[in-house]
Amino acid sequence: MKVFSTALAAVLLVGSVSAFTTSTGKTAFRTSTFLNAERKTKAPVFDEVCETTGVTLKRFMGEVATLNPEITELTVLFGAIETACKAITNMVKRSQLPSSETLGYEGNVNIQGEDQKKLDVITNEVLKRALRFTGKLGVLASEEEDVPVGLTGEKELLIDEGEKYVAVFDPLDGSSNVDAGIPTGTIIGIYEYDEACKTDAEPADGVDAACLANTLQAGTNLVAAAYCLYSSSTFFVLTLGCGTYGFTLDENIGEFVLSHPNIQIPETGAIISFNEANTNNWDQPMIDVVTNWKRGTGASGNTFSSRYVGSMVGDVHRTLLYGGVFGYPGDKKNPSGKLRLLYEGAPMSFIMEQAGGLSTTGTQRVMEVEPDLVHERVPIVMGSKKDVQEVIDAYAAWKK
Ligand code: AHM
Ligand code: MG
Repeated sequence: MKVFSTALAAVLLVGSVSAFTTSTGKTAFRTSTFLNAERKTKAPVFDEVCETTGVTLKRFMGEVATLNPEITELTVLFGAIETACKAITNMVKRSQLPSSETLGYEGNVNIQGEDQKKLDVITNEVLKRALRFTGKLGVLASEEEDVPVGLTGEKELLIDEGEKYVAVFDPLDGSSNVDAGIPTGTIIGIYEYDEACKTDAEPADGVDAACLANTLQAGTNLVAAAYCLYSSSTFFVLTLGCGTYGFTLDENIGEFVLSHPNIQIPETGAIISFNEANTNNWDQPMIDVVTNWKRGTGASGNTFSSRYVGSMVGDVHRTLLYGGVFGYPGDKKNPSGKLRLLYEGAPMSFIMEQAGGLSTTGTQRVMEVEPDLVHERVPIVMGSKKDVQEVIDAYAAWKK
């Protein structure tokens, strides 16, 4: 099997100053230096997918580290995420057994007013621990944590002197589906940690201002994103900014094996994936475009069919492979939709764009939305390039 590289490394540093609103309602400013979108990571190219053991995720990451010494430490984080995904796979599988300690609700409500399932809490702990003990993490933010958690001051950890990262994650997306045996997933985004990233925000609710500023980064600053889909198989799909790669867990050997190299989403599709019970409350451009797709009178002429799992990771995975459009648009009741920008919208948009797709709020690229709050929501329409472009064009032509 030949391995060779593409693309050149060009890492550009840019400074930025941006305003945001703190949890106490104040306007604050953050100053930071982050890698911009010009980063070019070299992609290992494996020219065949082996039939049996193939290219494991570890082997892939080893190759990435050789080709891109500047992100070697990032591959350590991926080792931790891989282990966590394997552990969560087993938890999800066993969760419905009467003897399982992960069955049912925890009895707590998270910061967003949602009942936490035991699995939400346990999977959050699994990921946190896996990531913390890499020594490469400066701060983390999770759907199941009220505020970002800083790790650089932790005494019991060996915090490396080298590069540090910020991890944002949803440990078990779609967990309300798990009792019905419906697929769930883990979503993760990785940013660089900037010691100099300061805000003039007063630390509120026990959160350090630098931690907050490090987590409130736009998706364009992501250095990596990944999801694990717990379904008929466990899939691990990632991007490091040089394409989207899919691995499948081979339980016989306990390894993720490269099964979907360089995923490219079809330019047009014929599947819509929305909670259509909300249709009447959508913006008019959304209603018009989706009506056309159903009638076969959209730009592609395809007559769309509908598939909606209700677990973002499952719906996005199918959209990546088969094409079409997944979304949770804003509506009259919830103008920002339902999905969270930081640990759902931005990482999944990065993966989608790296596979040749688009992701929009209707009026803005999701990757360019600057978060003001850790648990902020964002309207999302993502998928096949030409289909999503139709939505963007309809919004641009819309006269409210
Ligand atoms: P969760 O993070 O609380 O699990 O909610 C996110 C999930 C997504 O996976 C999915 O796309 C969406 O909520 C479904 O929402 P709805 O039930 O309103 O269709
Ligand atoms: Mg979620």
